[in-house]
Amino acid sequence: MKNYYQKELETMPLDQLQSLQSERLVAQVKHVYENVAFYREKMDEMGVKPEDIQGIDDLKKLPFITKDDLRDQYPYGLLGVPLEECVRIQSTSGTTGRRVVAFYTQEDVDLWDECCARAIVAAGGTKEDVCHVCYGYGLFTGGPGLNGGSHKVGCLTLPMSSGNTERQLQFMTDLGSTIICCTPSYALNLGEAIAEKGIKDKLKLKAGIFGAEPWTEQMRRNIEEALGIKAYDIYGLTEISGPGVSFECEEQAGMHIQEDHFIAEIINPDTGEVLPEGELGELVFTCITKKAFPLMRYRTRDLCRLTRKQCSCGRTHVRMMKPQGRSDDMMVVKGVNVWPSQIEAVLLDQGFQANYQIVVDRIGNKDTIEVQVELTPEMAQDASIPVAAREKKVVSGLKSMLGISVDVKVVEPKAITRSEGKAVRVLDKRNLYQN
Ligand code: DLL
Repeated sequence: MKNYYQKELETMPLDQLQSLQSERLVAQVKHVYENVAFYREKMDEMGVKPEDIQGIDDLKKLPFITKDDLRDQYPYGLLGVPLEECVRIQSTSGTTGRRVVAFYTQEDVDLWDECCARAIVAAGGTKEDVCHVCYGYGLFTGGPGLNGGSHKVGCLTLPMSSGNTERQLQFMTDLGSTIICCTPSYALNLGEAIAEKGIKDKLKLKAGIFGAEPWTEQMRRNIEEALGIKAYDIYGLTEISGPGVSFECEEQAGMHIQEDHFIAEIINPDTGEVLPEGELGELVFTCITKKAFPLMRYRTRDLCRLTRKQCSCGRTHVRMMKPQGRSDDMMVVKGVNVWPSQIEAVLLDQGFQANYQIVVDRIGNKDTIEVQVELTPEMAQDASIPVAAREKKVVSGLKSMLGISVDVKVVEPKAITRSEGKAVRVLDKRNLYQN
């Protein structure tokens, strides 16, 4: 069995890594120029020829690709190989507009599985493990990606998909799952169900690989406590393959981007200027190994920072810090920029769990914003602090975080609908009028 800690690639000295990236980039630019009319036209418009790209320092000469470009080119416009060479599609959940459909050759699937295998190994996975995958299967990349990675590592793979918590817990206890893969919000739901049933001591779980949505350090602590595990972050997006574009190692201090496959840049989202290491900006990826859907300088809209500080795990791949929001996640409420992550930080800081919903509306020409948050079971039992006092404290926490007044409603435990996949935190009723 191949060892999916690919030491020679994951711990490569920076100069060697960069020359590997340069070599792959040059070949990839040639590939897209020759095979994708969209890129050829964009590069021609900018007067850039494939020969102008000699290495990673020339990356900035290439045009950016945005989600709008993907939608305009739907479904086949960005295909880099003949359709008969493709073996799979995956797709985003896209609630508005057209979906994004990503294509894969068999080699692309293998590379993607390999990235997920590396993530499982970084979380301590070996062929001895029972890997319980309860990300959704189907068009969503979570289930298929971690499933493929788990097979490569040689774990016994439980392709559970999402939902049916009762059955999840039964398999988990009967088959002794040791690694769990799901969204962090679903991990919290499982934690609640485990506490209710009092079966924590029947579990063999040791690690969890959680991603597909933002989650905070406080949520990590809550999940680790509820499931008795070490919780690892994993990041990715359908356009760039799916989960495994980056993942945490045992240091849990940022996610290593798989730089032998993807080149990462951070840009100023307003000007497109490339920012120095450490600055907060929009994450941009260039795929240098995938052939069917080879996105170049794709603007993710995720806002984060990168660091090249040596990680004590030995991996040299650059780390991305947890995304701090999306450039398109930001709501303008009462004229002020509001990110859901800011609201979540205040709630978790005051001891609530991440069971909340933000409802934004417009009455006349005035915006309203209400945060509904559930009492934790412990809070519900503690009569010494009245609900009104808790609401008042959240109102004041949000006022100092956001600078605007927010209505707060503290509700009973379980009053907010649970998610089985990505949690839907924001209900912006104002958007309903725009479609
Ligand atoms: O969510 C792929 C994935 C599946 C990643 C399972 C991790 C685990 P999409 O549905 O295309 O793909 O959504 C991609 O989700 O641009 C981020 O905004 C967000 N996202 C993904 N992982 C994380 C994470 C999958 N660890 C979009 N932390 C991305 C924060 C994340 N946000």
